[in-house]
Amino acid sequence: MNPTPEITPADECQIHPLSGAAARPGRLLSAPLAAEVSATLAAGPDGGAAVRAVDLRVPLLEKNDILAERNRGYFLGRGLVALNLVSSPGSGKTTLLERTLDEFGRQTKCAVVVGDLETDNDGLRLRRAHAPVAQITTGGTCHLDASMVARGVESLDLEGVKILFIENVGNLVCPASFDLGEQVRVVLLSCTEGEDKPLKYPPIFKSANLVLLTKVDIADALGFKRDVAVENIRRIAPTARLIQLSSRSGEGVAEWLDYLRSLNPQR
Ligand SMILES: Nc1nc2c(ncn2[C@@H]2O[C@H](COP(=O)(O)OP(=O)(O)OP(=O)(O)O)[C@@H](O)[C@H]2O)c(=O)[nH]1
Ligand SMILES: [Mg+2]
Repeated sequence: MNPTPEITPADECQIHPLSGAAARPGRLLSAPLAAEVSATLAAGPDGGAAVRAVDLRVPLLEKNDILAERNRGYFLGRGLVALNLVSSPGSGKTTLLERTLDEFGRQTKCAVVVGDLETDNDGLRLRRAHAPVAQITTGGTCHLDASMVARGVESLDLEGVKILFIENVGNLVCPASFDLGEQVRVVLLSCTEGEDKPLKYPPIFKSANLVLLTKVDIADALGFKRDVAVENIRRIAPTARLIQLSSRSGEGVAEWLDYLRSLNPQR
């Protein structure tokens, strides 16, 4: 059996009282995180270590926010409007985009960046001669981030493109925290998910500019109460625009396309 290694002062590292994360001497931390860590490790009034939570997401989100601003400037500079579509898996994002590219996309040039954990199924479904598509497979990451979008966009020929659709990874939690540089965040809630999802997952709905209540063609068959869902969406996202639609029956699709036209992309 190996003897217990002796810890010398040079090896010593301080352990965060809550997370157990070690702040090793000489390790470089970003300024906000360094301040958090110093405050946490400072002796409390009784001489013991002060117990405070360090939010390790800060540097990650800071970096993402900087890249998102860069994306936003790039999109604005090209005169295109970027929409970030987020929802649970299977809410109908790709189906709506297929229909949108076939109808609206023939008059107004569109491009798509689509993210999934695995497979290029959605990229293949969205492939059209008149609309460039980039598929990003995140390999396990539950959301797109600004750097992934930048890489996806770099691979596209954006000549003449006025609308960029970003179909996020199907997930109602993680994408809420990651700004991609979009001008419009579109959150989809489908009738198959239940009326209460806005109440259970408020951050993503709070961040929406537009909420789409999808698959309304099957609402009655499911016993889904549209008025209750609308009330819940209104409670969490009172200022967001709301459109009820079905990519299958076509109900509400004209209103969605009018919304896209109202974004008035410049070129
Ligand atoms: N009844 C009905 N089914 C729909 C509608 N839109 C999509 N679907 C069906 O819902 C299923 C999922 O649709 P997708 O468009 O792949 O959903 P998604 O949000 O892109 O899914 P992920 O990318 O996996 O998150 C498919 O079987 C679609 O045919 C709709 O308006 N009505
Ligand atoms: Mg999809």
